[in-house]
Amino acid sequence: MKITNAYVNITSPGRNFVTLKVETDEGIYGLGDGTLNGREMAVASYLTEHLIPSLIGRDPFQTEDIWQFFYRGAYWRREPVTMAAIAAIDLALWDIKGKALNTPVYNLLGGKSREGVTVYCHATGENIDAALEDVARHKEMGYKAIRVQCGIPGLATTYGITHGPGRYEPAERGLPSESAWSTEMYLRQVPKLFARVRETFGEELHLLHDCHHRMTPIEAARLGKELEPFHLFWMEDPVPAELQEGFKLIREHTTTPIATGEVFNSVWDAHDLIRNQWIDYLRMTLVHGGGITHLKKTADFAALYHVRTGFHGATDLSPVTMAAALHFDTAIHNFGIQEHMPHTDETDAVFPHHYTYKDGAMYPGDAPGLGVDLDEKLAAKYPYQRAYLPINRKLDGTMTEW
Ligand code: KDG
Ligand code: MG
Repeated sequence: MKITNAYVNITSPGRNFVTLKVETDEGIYGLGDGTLNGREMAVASYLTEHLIPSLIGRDPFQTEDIWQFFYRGAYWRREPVTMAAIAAIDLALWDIKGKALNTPVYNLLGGKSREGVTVYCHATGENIDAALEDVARHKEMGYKAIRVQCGIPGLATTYGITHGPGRYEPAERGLPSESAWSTEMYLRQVPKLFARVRETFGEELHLLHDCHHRMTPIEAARLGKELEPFHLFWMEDPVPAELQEGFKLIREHTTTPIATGEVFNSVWDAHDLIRNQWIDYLRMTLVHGGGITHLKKTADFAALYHVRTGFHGATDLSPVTMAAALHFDTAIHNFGIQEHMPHTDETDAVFPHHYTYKDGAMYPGDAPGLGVDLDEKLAAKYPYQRAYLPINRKLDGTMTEW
């Protein structure tokens, strides 16, 4: 089999998505996701200008060699644009391989290790009472694991919170907005939130919380310690992770489990975190971490150190990544949990898929390959629109830790 053509599709059915379609001489095609929230066009150009010309004519079954060719051959290694572009190719090739062998991708990764993939959802509220109502609503939908965030008294807006009716959606169209942040106020509020959640819903629910890299290690250590009575499933991104050693200090002070890595793009970003057992869950997912080929090795390395996966699954990761993640989660041994933030109905229509949700778990489906498609006609109705995450400053105007 030979690759005959490949091209990038950019569409914005609620969020911007960069999708790669790879075609072969046998009529089989594969889809890959290369979406990088807020930097979408950089990946699209990297693929079109630099990778696709070298992809044409290759054997799509050579997932390992093609990955190494683009990783090592670039000379400039790692960083999110490069790794998302390589991931887009890698995912499309695994999709082709599954379709050609007439089997779902999970069978190429070891087969089913479990029936359903436990997922966590997002509950948010402008204040604690509103957050509790949202937890109740998600519990009603069958979720057994819920991330809980709430507004911080004294701050006009808080990242991670739904404003007004509708789904939680952090990216905003246009140029990035700026809002104010106070770690002192945040640290006072979060333990109160989780005390109320446990009081209201009991011990059984898995509770998660995302700190969005806003703290210093000693502040995160304090929060982890104060949250211990509420037995969180994890505390996510307590600090920015460029300094992997920062996690050592947090670890020395608290037994609250730690997840990080949604912004990582290589095993080298997590090397010290994993081998020193400073974290419990790794969040780097397929689109930003070089695809299935690199994540499988990373997950196997993490397994040696009791670190499990907890893949990023926000709405800026397209249904192609969601499908691939569910195949991966189904197959590997050290799966921990998968984030689930449902896409808009428009996105689901543009990307028809076989994966499903039921009672707190998701299922990749049994279609050959990844089991997701792209309706290009419909996609054309939603042109790219610039969108970014909001940026935070401390009350005195200084940029935050992240
Ligand atoms: O692109 C980044 C967003 O997806 C991110 O801010 C969402 O933190 C997030 C999460 O845990 O889903
Ligand atoms: Mg996060």
